[in-house]
Amino acid sequence: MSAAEVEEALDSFSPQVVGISALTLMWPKAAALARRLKEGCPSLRVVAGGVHPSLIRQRALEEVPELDAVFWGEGEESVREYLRLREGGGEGAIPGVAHRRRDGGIAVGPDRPPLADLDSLPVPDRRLLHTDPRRYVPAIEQYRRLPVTSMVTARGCPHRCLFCLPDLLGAKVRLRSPQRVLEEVDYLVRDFGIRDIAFWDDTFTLDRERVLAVCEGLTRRGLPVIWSAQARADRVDREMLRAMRRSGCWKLFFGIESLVQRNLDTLGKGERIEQIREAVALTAREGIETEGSFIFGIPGETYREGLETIRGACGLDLDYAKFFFFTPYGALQEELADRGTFVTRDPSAYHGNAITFVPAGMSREELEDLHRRAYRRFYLRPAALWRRLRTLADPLERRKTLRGAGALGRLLLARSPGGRSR
Ligand code: B12
Ligand code: SF4
Repeated sequence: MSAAEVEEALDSFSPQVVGISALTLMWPKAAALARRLKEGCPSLRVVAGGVHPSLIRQRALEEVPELDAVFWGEGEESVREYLRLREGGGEGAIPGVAHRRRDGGIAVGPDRPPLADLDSLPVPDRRLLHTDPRRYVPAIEQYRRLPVTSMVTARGCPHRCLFCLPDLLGAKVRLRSPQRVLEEVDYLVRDFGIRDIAFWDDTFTLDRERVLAVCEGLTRRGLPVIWSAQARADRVDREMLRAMRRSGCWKLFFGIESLVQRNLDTLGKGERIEQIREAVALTAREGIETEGSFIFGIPGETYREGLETIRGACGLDLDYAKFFFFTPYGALQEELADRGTFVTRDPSAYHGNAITFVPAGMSREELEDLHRRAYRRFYLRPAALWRRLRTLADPLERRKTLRGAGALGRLLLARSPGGRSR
């Protein structure tokens, strides 16, 4: 949503409270928006939540004086309690919230325990979105049919990968029931004509029984919808993949990160290279497209190991690959202070496609070289070109390929990777 659209929405809606959600890269823009909103209407209450406010918590109120409150962790209950408290004129502390009191002080609440039952939340009402879900066109590897949308059917992750933020929504995994998931799929197909769904759970395949139940429900319904999801290499097997394929799964994403065991161990992924190779091969054999993402600049990684990962990536049966730079958020920045050099602390550069951290033992130029070399080697290999050529009869795939070729060209011609987040 542009600033002009925000103002238009404010004029037509006249809200009392505006909530801003921000990832780290969006934080400077979120702060600017809060400033603008307060300048335009000083009585408006402006609050922020989401990933970055969850990382910096009450510091957000120091960084952005125009914010009235900041929320961390899950927002549903905290927002309700905050609004109720303010309506009643109260100022006490609320779990998961830091808010300004009238005397200028800040009331900081304790952490809020994660919601126990995700089914207690209603299916999100997508009519409330500013943009019609049918107009959403994501990056080319994220859809095979249009209109496409996304769903999140679980919260929390039991793993602790170094680069990730698994504590955001808690370590305890909570799953929406298969019935609830299917109810939302029905709604998306019926009310919006959605034909492709990306399940953006951290690991959709975490609970095997639930996956099988969802797949069975989808197959039984025979809806005109296909889907994709994120998986871990240690959480797929043949029977599950077959059920997924039968029920319309067209692509699985694997966060592979590195094909050098030592570096995988540094990241705490808890996976073996062999497992990754097998999972990708098995997924491809079962007729599901595969996407892998990789990271360069892992603490301790060398340039030669980066090259090994590129070689390995080209040898896997992957349809799509993404290559990111190791990007340390939050407290990890302090922990890594003596394991490399921070190039910038500007939050807007913290999205993975710009170099923020150079590990000891590698230079910035080497990192840039790995990133560009990886895209060139992966996408310009004969096998990858052939893969794309075979799909060109389909007009949508043709458009996607053109978009992808443009993005690849811009990336390879750019002097230095950075700045852009997608
Ligand atoms: C889905 C997803 C995407 C999808 C979004 C698709 C879509 N249409 O929804 C896509 C693929 C587009 C995407 C892109 C990117 N993503 Co992403 N993505 C996620 C993912 C896997 C799930 C997010 C989600 O929906 N969670 C479920 C909901 C329920 O949780 P939530 O969003 O946090 O919201 C809850 C609370 O935070 C809170 N809340 C949120 N906002 C607000 C606002 C207010 C006012 C309040 C009160 C509360 C509140 O209440 C919500 C309900 O409880 C997370 C990983 C994760 N587990 O969080 C990464 C994640 C958010 N992505 C991340 C990144 C880095 C990116 C990219 C920059 C990657 C890239 N280089 O391209 C881009 C940025 C795109 C952009 N410009 O915005 C990082 C962010 C790290 C950081 N410190 O900012 C994460 C955390 C992954 C990671 N571990 O590194 N992403
Ligand atoms: S990378 Fe995936 S498995 Fe690892 S902590 Fe993050 S969400 Fe969990």
